[in-house]
Amino acid sequence: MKANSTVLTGCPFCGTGCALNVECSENGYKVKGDKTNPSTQGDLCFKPIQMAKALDAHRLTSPLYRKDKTKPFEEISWEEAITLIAQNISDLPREELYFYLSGQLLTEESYLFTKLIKGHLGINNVDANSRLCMATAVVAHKMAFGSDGPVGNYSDIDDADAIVISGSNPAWAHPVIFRRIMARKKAHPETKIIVIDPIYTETAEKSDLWIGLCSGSDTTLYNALLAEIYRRGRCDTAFIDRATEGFEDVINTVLDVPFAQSITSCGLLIEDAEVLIELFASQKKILGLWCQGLNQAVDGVMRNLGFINLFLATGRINALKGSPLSLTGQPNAMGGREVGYLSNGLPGYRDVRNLQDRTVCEDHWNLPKNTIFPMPGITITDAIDAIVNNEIKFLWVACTNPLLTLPDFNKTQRALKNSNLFLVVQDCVLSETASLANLVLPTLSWGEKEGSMTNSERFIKRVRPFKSGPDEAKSDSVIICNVAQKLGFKGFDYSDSKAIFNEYKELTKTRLCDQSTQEYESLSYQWGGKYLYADEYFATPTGKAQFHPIISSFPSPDTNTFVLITGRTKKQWHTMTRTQHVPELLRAEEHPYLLMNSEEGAKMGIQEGDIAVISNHLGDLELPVRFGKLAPRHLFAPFGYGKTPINTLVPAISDPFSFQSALKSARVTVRIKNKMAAILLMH
Ligand SMILES: Nc1nc2c(c(=O)[nH]1)N[C@H]1C(S)=C(S)[C@@H](COP(=O)(O)OP(=O)(O)OC[C@H]3O[C@@H](n4cnc5c(=O)[nH]c(N)nc54)[C@H](O)[C@@H]3O)O[C@H]1N2
Ligand SMILES: Nc1nc2c(c(=O)[nH]1)N[C@H]1C(S)=C(S)[C@@H](COP(=O)(O)OP(=O)(O)OC[C@H]3O[C@@H](n4cnc5c(=O)[nH]c(N)nc54)[C@H](O)[C@@H]3O)O[C@H]1N2
Ligand code: SF4
Ligand SMILES: [Mo]
Repeated sequence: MKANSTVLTGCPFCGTGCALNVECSENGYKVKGDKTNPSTQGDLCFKPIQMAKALDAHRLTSPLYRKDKTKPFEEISWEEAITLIAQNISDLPREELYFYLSGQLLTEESYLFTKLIKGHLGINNVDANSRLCMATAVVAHKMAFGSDGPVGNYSDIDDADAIVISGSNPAWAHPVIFRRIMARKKAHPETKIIVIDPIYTETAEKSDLWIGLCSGSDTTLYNALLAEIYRRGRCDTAFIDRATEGFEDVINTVLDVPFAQSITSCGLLIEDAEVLIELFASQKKILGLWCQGLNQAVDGVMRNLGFINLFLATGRINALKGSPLSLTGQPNAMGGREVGYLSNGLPGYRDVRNLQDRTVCEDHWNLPKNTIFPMPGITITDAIDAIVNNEIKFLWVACTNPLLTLPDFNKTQRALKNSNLFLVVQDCVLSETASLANLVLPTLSWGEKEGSMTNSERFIKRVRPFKSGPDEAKSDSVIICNVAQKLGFKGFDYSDSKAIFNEYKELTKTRLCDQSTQEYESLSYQWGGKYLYADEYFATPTGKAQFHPIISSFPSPDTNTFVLITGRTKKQWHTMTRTQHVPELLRAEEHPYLLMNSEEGAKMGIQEGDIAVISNHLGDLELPVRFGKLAPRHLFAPFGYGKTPINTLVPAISDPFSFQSALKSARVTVRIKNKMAAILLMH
């Protein structure tokens, strides 16, 4: 601990990306918001404040190894651990290797992994947990605007006339953004907050209007709204003509469907949809926020594009009339996207399919031409199948806990337990995934390592250490460099994180996410400015934003099953590996639960606290019931609980454009435990 010092750093939790000051003294760490930070302006929530108490809890202290996954681990030295990884990588054909990374890694760490895997190993068999989170938004941004990169910014909250939040529960998941929204509402009560979500969430409770649509009916709703705004002559035709392409095609596909029929099929009231139409048809400033309710779906890209279409059609792309702002989940998924850590990316928002992009990276990394493979690698969910089929035999997991977070828990477990798979897990604690590994690498964690992160509004900041970690733990960067050097690769002998950032930032020069002029020490920078396309010149080949027709694939109603939505808890972080050790963050979230409508429960003879058995073709789970308010025949259960992994019931199906898993729409039946005659059908 650096006694009596204050360290400027960033929060390791959500994509809001709060800048923090950590005051260190003999009494521990006091975490406060950094008031000088232009992005988050000194605000923070309880998670980092409380987390500071448990940074040393249950830490891994030594590399652990076992040849046979059914035997106990033994402690080994770092030299042995690094040699084992290098040996496995060298012995196997390249196509049998796979790497799985995380939006919680720092930019420098993701960059090093990308350089090692896509550059030096020449394979693209690497993916990140952003595949489960932001892959859909990435594809939608590229399709609509020509490049990845959220368009708007947080300051729009402060003068918005309306904030439309779809598929996002910021009261739980992005608390500082939500607080800023509530502050706007308090200062200007006329500001309209509208929430589009099948669940009456805390965000919905505090809004002016809850649009409780049926799961998956988003595209139908957005198409209907667009058609009606057009019919009333309220599209911004001047903007559409000068700055966009493809509007005709879109409008021709939406006008045929009668408005009332569409709205009713979403399970909504016409008068509620009217409120949205009035807003978008006005000159008012609207900020649109969305997150996993639109991303984690079989038609996730279509949902994103449908929402974006409303903003493009009404010329909402700037400070005057507002903008769409996709909320990023993890603290540095944005940095990972900039670095190109998904299976098709390269640093600086580049793509492995583009010859020029590959050449720039090969030159920068002093690699021979054609080293980088020109086709995207397989995604993590396909890699799981390949492991089950013995086609991938080495998996290196860093900073993610896929056993509990990939769809189809039983299949993931089968894959990770496969005796033909050499599983390396790099983590600061023994996660559920690590406990299945052959080799576990203990890492430093938040507060112990340094680098940079980008938040949801493209704002980059530094994170700095304020304490030391376990003696034997190493930073993720050092581990990657040690393995690369063991493999005989040149260019992994950095003096510090600054040297890594400086090498990386050159690859952003002249790119949309250009940060090449920034000094590492003083990083505090919003790339792209407040609005990415303030000049109305987009990153597409023609410079015009693109409308895309939205194919509405709203599933037909099914009265035999419920839609099971999965998502977050308010105080815990995903698989709880660190937050479960903080009593204040665990309180009331010790146990998972199944949220259902009280009337539906009553009809089935279910009372609050009863144990429900939820089932589908993938398996069964038992969860205590809580009553809440949801669209009819919808349920909610949080994910991340190791003893009752909800992903047991979530099938591995994905969006065809982004390959992001549909984690929010499993179909299940429900019965009370021990009541054989479950009543399933209701009308
Ligand atoms: N406390 C806490 N905060 C977190 C995290 C955490 O683990 N804990 N994780 C972070 C991460 S990585 C992420 S990605 C974000 C996620 O942040 P959010 O996306 O806000 O959170 P979720 O709970 O996944 O889901 C959001 C909402 O989508 C709604 N939804 C489901 N289906 C549909 C649909 O068909 N249409 C619409 N319109 N809505 C739908 C759900 O009902 C839910 O309320 O949170 C971040 N913040
Ligand atoms: N059913 C369902 N499943 C979901 C979702 C959902 O809404 N529903 N959401 C999906 C989304 S959006 C996301 S982002 C994922 C999140 O899924 P994961 O990333 O798998 O979940 P985490 O618990 O955040 O795992 C992070 C791991 O990194 C470790 N760690 C922490 N700090 C460090 C560090 O500095 N270095 C290293 N090497 N390790 C560290 C932690 O101990 C933990 O084991 O879950 C996805 N899965
Ligand atoms: S809002 Fe998100 S980034 Fe800010 S302090 Fe809370 S968890 Fe951290
Ligand atoms: Mo996420």
